[in-house]
Amino acid sequence: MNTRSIKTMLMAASFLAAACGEDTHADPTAPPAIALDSESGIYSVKAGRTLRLAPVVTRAVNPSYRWTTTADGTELGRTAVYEFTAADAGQYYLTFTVAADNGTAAKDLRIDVAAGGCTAPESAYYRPKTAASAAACNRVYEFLPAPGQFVNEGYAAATADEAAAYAESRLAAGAYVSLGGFGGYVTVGFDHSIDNATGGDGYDFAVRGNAFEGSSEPGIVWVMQDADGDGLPNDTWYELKGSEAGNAATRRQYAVTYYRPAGNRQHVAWTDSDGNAGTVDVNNYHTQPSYYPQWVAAGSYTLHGTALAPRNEPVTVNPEYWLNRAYDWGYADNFGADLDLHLAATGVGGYTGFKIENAVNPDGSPAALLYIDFVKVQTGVNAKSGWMGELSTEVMGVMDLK
Ligand SMILES: [Ca+2]
Ligand SMILES: [Ca+2]
Ligand SMILES: [Ca+2]
Ligand SMILES: [Ca+2]
Repeated sequence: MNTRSIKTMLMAASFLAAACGEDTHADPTAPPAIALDSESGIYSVKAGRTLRLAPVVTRAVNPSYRWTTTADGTELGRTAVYEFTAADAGQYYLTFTVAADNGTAAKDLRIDVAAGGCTAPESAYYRPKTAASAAACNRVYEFLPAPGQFVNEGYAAATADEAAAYAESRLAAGAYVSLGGFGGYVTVGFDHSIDNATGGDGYDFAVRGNAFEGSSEPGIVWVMQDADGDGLPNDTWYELKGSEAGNAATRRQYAVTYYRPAGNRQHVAWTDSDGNAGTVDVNNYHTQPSYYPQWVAAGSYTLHGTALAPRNEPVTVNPEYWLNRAYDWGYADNFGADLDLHLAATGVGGYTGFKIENAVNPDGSPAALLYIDFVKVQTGVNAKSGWMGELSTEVMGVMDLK
């Protein structure tokens, strides 16, 4: 069985769990729900290094939290975020429980601890560049858009493997991959590790989008080291902070659940972790039967991440036209100060530069990564602009700038 098949099985299990627990949208009496940033519930970390576990809890009224060992219920902590560290290699099983006025929810986590964290250098699995290395990403590990007007358009993916293969072929051709509304993402890898270069202008890699002035659809960029050396993006994601990191209106741990429409050509309903509800709307420009990813088997799925405050607004009435305004820096598919800084290096416009030094831990402190192996781009705003539809980040390529 290849790794994508394993991933598919894990995702299917995750979606089934979501479907069982979260199909009661718009019901104010629905119990709390928990989403993990590892779809499978499996995490990897080296012995001696700290893994921050930060589940997304939705719909919980007056919640209290509890971390226990799965086997015997020994209490480990009572905070929403738990910092796990193990001195010894092995598999560890934890349970996270939320007790709230409107019910309880629990999730089991497995943490695979590899040997050698404190004694081996961080670069134990570093993959140096060679003369044959390519600057561009060479692999799409996962493509899971939120619903959107470009989803299922011109492609027919029946499985997560086929969706990833579609996105991989698009990026190889320099064509756009649209991530749909809030939370949709694509995860890519390279044939070598990307260094956190010091010196120069500090930029390490670049993400190409299709932004222009008045059309910014910001994508949050995340990076990961292959900490366990298994070649898979199953380790810890670190967000790259951008200009809105210190903005009080920026939301971390924001979650949106999308519900498959009952029939073709219907709007896609969503609810979010704040109790809001809305729709991703079908339009006459994109006539495919459904905007809900057809390879998602479950009747609903939840995407979570960091959300920026929308900056879109209508600027003319007749004809109606919307401006999707830019953010200063640090986001893909955004008309920011960091767009097209590296035209000479990339050879084509549309690339936004990113610095690995901007990688942060969940508490906002610097992650201080020496290199990375995987990049994830995720739509970072939940908004729509009238007839122009939902804001959706496009990715057309990711490349190492060195
Ligand atoms: Ca750097
Ligand atoms: Ca890994
Ligand atoms: Ca878009
Ligand atoms: Ca765009």
